[in-house]
This record gives sequence, C-alpha cells and structure tokens, in this order.
Amino acid sequence: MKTRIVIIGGFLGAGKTTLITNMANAMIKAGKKIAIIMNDQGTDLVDSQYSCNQGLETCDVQGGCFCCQFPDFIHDAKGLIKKVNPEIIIAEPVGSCTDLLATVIGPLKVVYADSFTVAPLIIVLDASRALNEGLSPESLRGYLRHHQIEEAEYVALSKADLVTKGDIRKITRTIKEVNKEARVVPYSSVTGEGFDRILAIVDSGKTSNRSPKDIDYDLYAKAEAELGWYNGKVELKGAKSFDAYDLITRILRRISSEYSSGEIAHAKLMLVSDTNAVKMSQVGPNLSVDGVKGSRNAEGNVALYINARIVSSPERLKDSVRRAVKDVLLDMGLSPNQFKDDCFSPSPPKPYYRITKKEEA
Ligand SMILES: Nc1nc2c(ncn2[C@@H]2O[C@H](COP(=O)(O)OP(=O)(O)O)[C@@H](O)[C@H]2O)c(=O)[nH]1
Ligand SMILES: [Mg+2]
Repeated sequence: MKTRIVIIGGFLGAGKTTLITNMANAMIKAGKKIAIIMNDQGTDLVDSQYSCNQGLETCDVQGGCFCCQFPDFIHDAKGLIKKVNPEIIIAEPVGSCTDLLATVIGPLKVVYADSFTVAPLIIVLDASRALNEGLSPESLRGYLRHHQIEEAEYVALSKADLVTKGDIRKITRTIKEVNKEARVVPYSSVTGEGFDRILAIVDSGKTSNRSPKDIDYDLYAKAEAELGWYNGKVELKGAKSFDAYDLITRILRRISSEYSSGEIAHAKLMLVSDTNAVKMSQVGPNLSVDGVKGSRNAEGNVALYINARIVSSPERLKDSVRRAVKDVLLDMGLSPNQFKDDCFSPSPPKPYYRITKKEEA
C-alpha cells in the first residue's frame, strides 16, 4: 500500500510544529500509525526534540531543505516505512522554503508515484503577523511569504485566537487576492477552533493537483540570506535543581532585547533534563511557553537546544546569542560541561528536482 505524504509548509514561527504534533497525537489516539519528518538548515533541532519528546516517531533532514536534500527526504521516508509502516507521514519543510509544488510534491508524484500519494499542499500562515505585516511581495521576506501563499492548496490560518473575526475576514480577502483558489481554514492551536477541519484534510484521500508557480530564484536566495541561522546545544552533567522556565525566559528576553520584533522570525529553546522538559518560543513580539513536561525544575543530565532565526548577519547573531546564553547560565550559577554552536546564512537553494506541470504531463 502507498504511504500518504502530507507537506505542511509556511513561514518561520507560523505554527507548523504545534499543528503537526497535535494532529499526529490526535490521529494516533484514533488508532492510526503516523510518522513525522522535520527539516532544517542546521543541526540540533528544537522541533525534532519536541516531537520525539512526545513519543512521536520522528526523523529529520538536517543541513538543508527537503528540495535541496531530496534523496535524504526519500531515505528518511523509506526508513520510517520500514520501521513503523505509517499510514501517513507528515513533513515540515524549513520555514523559509517555498516552491514546494515543483521541488518536493512534483518529484513525489512523478518519480515516486509507486510508493507515495501526496496530499494537497497546506501552508500555515500566522494570522496576527499577516494582519500586521500584510502579504506584499515588496520586501525580501514578503516575497517568500507571498510565494508560499501563491502555491498553497489550503491556507491553515493559525493563531485565530489572537485576532478578531473581522480580522480573519480581512486576511482571507488578502489571501484570495494572492491566490483565489486557495481554501482558507482559520484555526487556533490554543482554543482548538478549526483544528478538526485541518485534521479532516490530512486524514482524507484528497491529493495535490495544483501546478507550480513561477519563482525568481535570485530573489528567493536573497530573502533566505537575510536571516542569520543560529543552532546551539549546551550540556550540563549532574546539575543541582534549577528553574528551567526562568533560565529559558531570561535567555529569550536577552536575545529579543537586541533586535526589533519584526526581525525575530523565530527563536526557540528546548531544555530536556532527568526530571523535566520545557519548550518556549519567541515569534516577533510574542514570547510563549509551548510545552512543559514534569516540573519547571531541571536537574541531573541536562541538554538545552537553542535555535534562532533572526534578520541579522551571522556574526552578530552568534555573538548576541552566545553572550545571552553564557551570561544567564553564569548568573544562575550553572557551568556547562559542553557548549557547541554554529551560525550561518542559508546558501542559495539548489533543488535536486524541479518538476513543472508541463514536464509532468
Ligand atoms: N496563540 C497561538 N500561538 C500559537 C498557535 N500555534 C502556534 N503557536 C505558537 O507559535 C509559536 C511558533 O510555533 P511553531 O509550531 O514552533 O511554529 P513553526 O516555526 O511554524 O513550526 C510557538 O510559541 C507556538 O506555541 C496558535 O494557534 N495560537
Ligand atoms: Mg517548526
């Protein structure tokens, strides 16, 4: 039997990981076998830790997006099929990635038609950000978000709890001006509103049939290169009990104080210790606790993952995140046994396949 692949894209911080893990948990509860593939330009991924920590069968493609690392994506998907034989694999591409119809869905439909069926492309759009920042392609980041909406088959309009019903109507009109065929489904991962409607798309037999949209790869590369991409991992061994929530809040506040909220695409930290797990995020001006397992206090063997995607040179971002992490640890009397990190700007996307409708026919 063919495995159904569901691609859930959308800009950094839009709500993809929250939606995917919630849907996977709901479908598993209903007796389905589900697996997840995460993706990032870097390593030591908060999203993969978060998903694994919930007991979800998770793989990740690291060091580049699905389109550029397509053979790795297929390798992971086949590995998951061999290991757990899932009915559905939900895949989250990097938030700055677009042109997914041509570079991921097209190759799956054409080259791997014997193994997979592919669901319609779902793009998650943060309603509060769309309201404040619009969908104009004029700025570089705007170009990416605009293209993501242009190619969407469904727009999952997240964070409906942060805006009014009137705002939702206004954003829906703006989405329709970009892509009149897109079906818009507002939802909230906080209140649960609209969640079942998105779940019904994922857990259906619907397949992708939208043609790829034109794209300027130079602009795409420039837009991605605006972002600094920081990944770090701190390890503590035999730590005495400390407040993990306080540690993460202080680090995120320190990082945020150095940038304007529009520059913070997504900064996220996850701490896993012998006694607890805590994940928190900063998206624009909003700091939120995404999950706490066990108590707020950590002790014993501790791993802290730090991922920040911020409009900045990699040098400046590395310096500001490192200082924030080191100062807060020192201030709380914690000395790391290991601290490794890396910071870069994504290199220009070079998709392994790019299949357009004409070639497909
Ligand atoms: N208020 C609100 N916050 C949300 C919602 N969905 C996700 N978030 C928060 O948005 C932030 C980014 O979510 P995440 O799923 O990591 O986004 P991703 O980068 O697209 O994978 C986290 O702090 C989430 O808790 C939602 O529907 N409402
Ligand atoms: Mg994510």
